[in-house]
Amino acid sequence: MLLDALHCQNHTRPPVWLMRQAGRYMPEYRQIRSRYSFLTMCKTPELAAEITALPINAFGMDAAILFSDILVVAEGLGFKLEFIDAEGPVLSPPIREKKQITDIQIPAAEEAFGYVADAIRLIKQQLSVPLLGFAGAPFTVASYMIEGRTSRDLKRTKEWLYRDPAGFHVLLDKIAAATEAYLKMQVRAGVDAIQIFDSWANVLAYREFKEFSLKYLQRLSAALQAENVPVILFCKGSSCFAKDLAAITPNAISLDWNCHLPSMRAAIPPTIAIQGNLDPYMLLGPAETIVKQTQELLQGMRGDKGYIFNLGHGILPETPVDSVRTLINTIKNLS
Ligand code: 1CP
Repeated sequence: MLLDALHCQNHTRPPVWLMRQAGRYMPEYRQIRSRYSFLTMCKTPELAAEITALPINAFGMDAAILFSDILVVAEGLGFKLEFIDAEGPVLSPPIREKKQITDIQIPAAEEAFGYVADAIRLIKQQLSVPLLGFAGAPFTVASYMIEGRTSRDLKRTKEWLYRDPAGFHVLLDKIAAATEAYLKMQVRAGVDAIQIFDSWANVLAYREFKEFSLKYLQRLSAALQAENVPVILFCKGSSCFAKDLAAITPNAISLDWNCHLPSMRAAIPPTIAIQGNLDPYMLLGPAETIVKQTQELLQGMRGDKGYIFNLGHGILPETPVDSVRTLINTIKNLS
């Protein structure tokens, strides 16, 4: 179903999966997390495989997403990566001088990320739905390397790209090269499709989005399509940048929750699938609202052969599991 929709040839109800579906909102996840560090979970194929399958077993989504993180690529490029409770990811040392960019070495994918390939092979033996691989967009990964941790406005990152655009491109180019090799390794290991997350694209002005993000999304998308694997592009801000994303012809564009999806569909060629876009915060609200707004979204996209149901961004850790059950059942009960 998901793969048909990615080729705009789905004749049944829309497939559904949720960004960040294997995570902290699930009690089963929290239970495993109480025993292991996040990175141990990513680097132990048996644990990664078990966590990838948790939401499929609990709610019956139509696709699984590999349990990992976009920042493992930064670790492969030589940064120390930690996940600190109540703060989130921390990369050190953050980039403060140009020499740190020059010194970055691109690793052989199998050496740096072999544990991800092992996890994918194991997941594929156990799973009955398609498996999505993923990576962060070069711009988003670069922003964590420069900020060192989560930042809302990416002030240092933007200051760098305006002050030293050439140096910033060197960084993006290195991340893109490592990411391309990493994603091709995921494809060889068996993923069925790839999603690229540009979670911080929304901080960029239009001109800078085209120069510092879109160009690299195009490179990754083309490299993967050459391997015959479908590519989904997600940007926070995709509803602003949708026409430009469509121009680089990914298989699908995942839209944030700000846009009216049926209108957006009319602006995107029918050969490109679209994914989205329920507000993840809505899952904190009452069941009646979830059912009503999900049905409304499904109604607006009815008959669309290239529609994939998802949220407009990742599911929040505070989300009640009953809300997720209500959402998935509403979609699966569509007649
Ligand atoms: O379903 C899944 O959860 C699959 C695995 C997955 C994915 C696809 C994780 C696990 N992370 C990601 C992608 C990811 N990681 C993105 C892109 C998606 C998005 O925009 O939501 C980003 C920006 C990150 C960086 C990251 N890692 C954050 C966000 C922090 C911030 O700056 O806003 C966080 C909280 C992490 C840690 C993390 N990654 C994944 C989990 C389950 C966790 C929580 C770790 C824990 O248990 O402490």
